[in-house]
Amino acid sequence: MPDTTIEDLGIRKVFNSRGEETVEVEVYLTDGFGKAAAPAGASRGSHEVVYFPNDDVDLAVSTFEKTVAPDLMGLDASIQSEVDIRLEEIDGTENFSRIGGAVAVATSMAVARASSNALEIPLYQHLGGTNTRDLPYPLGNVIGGGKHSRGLGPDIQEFLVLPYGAPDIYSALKANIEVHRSVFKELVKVDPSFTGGRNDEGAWSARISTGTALDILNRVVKEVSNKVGFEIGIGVDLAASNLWNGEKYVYTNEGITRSPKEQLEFIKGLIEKYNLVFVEDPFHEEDFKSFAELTDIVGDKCLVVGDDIFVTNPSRLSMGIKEGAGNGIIIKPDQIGTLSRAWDTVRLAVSNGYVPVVSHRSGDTEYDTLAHIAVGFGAPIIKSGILGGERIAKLNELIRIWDYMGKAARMNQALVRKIKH
Ligand code: 2PG
Ligand code: MG
Repeated sequence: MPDTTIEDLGIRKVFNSRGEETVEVEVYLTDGFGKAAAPAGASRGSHEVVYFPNDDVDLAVSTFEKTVAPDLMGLDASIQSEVDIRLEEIDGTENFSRIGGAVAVATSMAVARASSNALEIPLYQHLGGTNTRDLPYPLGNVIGGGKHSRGLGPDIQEFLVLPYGAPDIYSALKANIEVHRSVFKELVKVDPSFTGGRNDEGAWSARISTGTALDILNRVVKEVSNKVGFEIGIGVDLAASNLWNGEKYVYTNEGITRSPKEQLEFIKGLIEKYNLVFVEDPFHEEDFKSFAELTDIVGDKCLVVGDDIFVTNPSRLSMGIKEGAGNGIIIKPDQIGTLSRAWDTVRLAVSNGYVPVVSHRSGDTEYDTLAHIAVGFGAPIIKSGILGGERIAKLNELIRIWDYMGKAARMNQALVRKIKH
């Protein structure tokens, strides 16, 4: 049996896909090694853990060196929960404000990676067990707006595709790429001066309205779906906390505002008109009531997914469960700080009928770890863009995992049961 005792740890500053400073942690075991880096969001929920202490990456590095690393030495990396609990104890706050969530999540992921390397099993199996065989459907961002496009595109942050009829992961990814490519051609028709600019997540950043974005996507998705012979659904992430001014939802580009009631009617209308299968953050992060109302009306055919409202936090999700708010939850380990906490949230979600959607951040890294987390956690959906090196790193890793699984591999059917029209 390999020895998975933590012998040493290191940290360095590196850059994420947006060119921002982040931290990369290295973990040395007696018989293994692993590393990981923390991703970062631009449209962050206010209940996420603190990213860097005092917003200072250098303080995060020195705190790691002085207090985190020495304290983890000697622990057994193969017992993830013990390491993660120790990280919480070292920090001593509710929200990782002392050591920073970036250090916590990079350490937690590096420990998991080191341990899987030492044990010579793939990370997804180390997390999910040796019988893990379900692959997630890839949810990809085709057109971008909102905060991710400097407020110049449509007011809605993300227009997404979900190839939920795909027979395998390769065909699913190929369909998403095809949709992305065809949408570009349609955008050029609408605006001949469109430069082909893409935003942080590789989505087309065009100066069009929400209606035009959805009309184009709807048309293209139908064409591609006919061509490939399986169903492809449309989704949106409104990131509505960014639209909310405390009283109303402000759609700057459209020049209109919507009350919470009007917002509900608007979303309902979009779901009906475009057969949306996925709606993320349709209301601001404290509005559990509207989430519950919408879920009540459309929850049998559409995923109503909470990101900023739940922030991968079991207590926030419990509040949602009590009210019936949503039937899906975004899982971003960096929002909560450790893999164990994220896993707890996934288990709570699944046992209450919520679909967990493992997700990237807009400022992500070249690491492929997220693919293993999505498969290991048994998530029916992974949200990780369509193009861009840091996105493709994860998507190509799904293909490798699929290959490795061989005949045992199958697409996660828990999803299809939820959204079949
Ligand atoms: C989101 C994410 C990822 P960010 O809102 O879901 O798409 O964006 O990482 O900027 O929070
Ligand atoms: Mg979101």
